[in-house]
Amino acid sequence: MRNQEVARIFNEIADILEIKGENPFRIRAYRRAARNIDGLTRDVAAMHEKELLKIPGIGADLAEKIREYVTTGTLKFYEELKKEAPPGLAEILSVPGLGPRTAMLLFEKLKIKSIDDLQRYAEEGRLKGLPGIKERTEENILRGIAMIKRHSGRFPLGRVLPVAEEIMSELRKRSPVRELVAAGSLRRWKDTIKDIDILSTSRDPEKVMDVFVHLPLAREVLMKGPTKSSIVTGEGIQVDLRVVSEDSFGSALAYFTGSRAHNIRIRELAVKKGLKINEYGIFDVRTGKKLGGRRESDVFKILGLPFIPPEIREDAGEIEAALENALPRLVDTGDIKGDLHVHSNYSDGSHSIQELAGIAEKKGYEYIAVTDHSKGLGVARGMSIEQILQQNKEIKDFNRKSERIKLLSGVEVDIRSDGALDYPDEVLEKLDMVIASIHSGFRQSRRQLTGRLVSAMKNPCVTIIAHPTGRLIGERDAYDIDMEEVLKTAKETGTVLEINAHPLRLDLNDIHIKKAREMGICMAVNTDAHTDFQFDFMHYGVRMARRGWLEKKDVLNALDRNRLMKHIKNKRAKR
Ligand code: DGT
Ligand code: CA
Ligand code: ZN
Repeated sequence: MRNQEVARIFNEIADILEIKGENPFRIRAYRRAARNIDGLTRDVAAMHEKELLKIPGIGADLAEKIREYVTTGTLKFYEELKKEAPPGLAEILSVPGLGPRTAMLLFEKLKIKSIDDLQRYAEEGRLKGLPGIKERTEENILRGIAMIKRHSGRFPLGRVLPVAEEIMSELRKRSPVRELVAAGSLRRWKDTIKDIDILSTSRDPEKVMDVFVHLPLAREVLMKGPTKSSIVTGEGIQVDLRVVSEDSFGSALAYFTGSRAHNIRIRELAVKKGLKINEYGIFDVRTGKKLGGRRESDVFKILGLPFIPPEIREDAGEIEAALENALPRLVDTGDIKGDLHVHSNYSDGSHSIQELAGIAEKKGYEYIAVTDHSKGLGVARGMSIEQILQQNKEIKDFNRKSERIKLLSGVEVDIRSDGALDYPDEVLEKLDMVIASIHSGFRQSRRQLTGRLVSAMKNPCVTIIAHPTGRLIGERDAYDIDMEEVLKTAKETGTVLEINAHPLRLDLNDIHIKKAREMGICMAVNTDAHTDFQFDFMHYGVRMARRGWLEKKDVLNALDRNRLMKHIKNKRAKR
């Protein structure tokens, strides 16, 4: 899959154009194209010109550039442009909040070419005094660098999963594998992944190893053995592949799925029963006899436990729950009846209302809520009051004619920096679904930020708080809020919290979801889709919900439409 490469190059082109002070429209076009390519589930290298042109933001010129790059391996325009950029630009720009112009300045004035250079200068307070750099900027830069160093070595799930899928599909095509499963944190759907652990069985393990280390995406081979090899991909992700014997596959799968903490508890239980469990099987300690190991379920059965889904194997109470036969019946993608946070071309989405309805119908949904940005969000082409009323009317007209799918008219209303909402209640009341969220002022104090969320939740018109912590995995930490207070207010006011399914958000995270569930707070799993393929992000969100132990009854958009509307009314009735 070449999508991430192409997206990275387009982003870098945009950075360099920005340094050169080129036309902002052109710069934005490259960024938009990069974003949309990055999120594609299909490989751009396998797409014809016609298909490329269907990607939002890709015109003839960019389609041609994509073709050039994927067929020749380089892009002339980019190679030329790079000569005008300072060295280390991409590295410097990976520091959150640091733009291309500043990067250029840092290079020209101080010869800063790497993050280490930058950190030294910032720590010594030597950036201050450069045009546009204040004490605050210096602090932000240091905070950004600390974050990068903390995250280093872990990748967002959304970047790793497509790589793992591609590797497995290649192995299936080209080598004699029988079983083939990604274990480890990937099988548990953790939001960040250190490395990919693939497990397989085969008649000819050596052949499998050979194909694996010669995959085109293997940039480096760390180790090659008869049944275990490790490679590093172009993205820098390490992949371990093991071939195990058929009669140990189940116990190996349980072992390598982890988590480590979960495994330790399982082994303790085994010891108490006079058993030994390892990656080779389950054994009677006294006789040494092998009791099982072919199937993963053997492990649980022999211990007298129900099957524990991989998503909750974190030693976070699942063993205790299993012992009492009180495991949750986790929500499933099939339980989801609609998406309550999607954007149309009234703001920064790609599709018309009609088109959105068509996509939703194809997904088999009963309803979706169209929730475009409010006017405060200039960058996202937020709607004026006239526009949203117009959209509300268009949606109501649509529903009158539509049998199968119903649209909820809605808004993603911006919570301003003083906590006020961007539209007056008289407007919000006219809409079916109001979701509120923070898009600015991330650096405010904990008290201010918490206060903004709390006052939004206290508004009876607000049904959902979207992406409650604002994090972007690997790019921006969650803003500083008092989560206890937020959860308490959600409970008291009957406000729903979103599990934003965008793979770079996954916000709320698993730990907060679990806490919210324990408090009896309702949650909604939404994609925040801006274009058609992003509707598929739903499964990421559902997996996070499962990691937070959610059942169908905990999820707002697992309700049918009548119950959903009742839920919204209940909170509004409190005014
Ligand atoms: P990460 O950090 O995203 O790669 O997370 P995991 O869980 O994939 O961790 P990893 O790749 O180090 O190991 C994969 C699984 O193998 C892990 O979840 C449990 C199992 N495992 C590996 N080493 C040990 C160990 O020393 N003790 C136990 N009990 N389990 C281990
Ligand atoms: Ca791993
Ligand atoms: Zn949104």
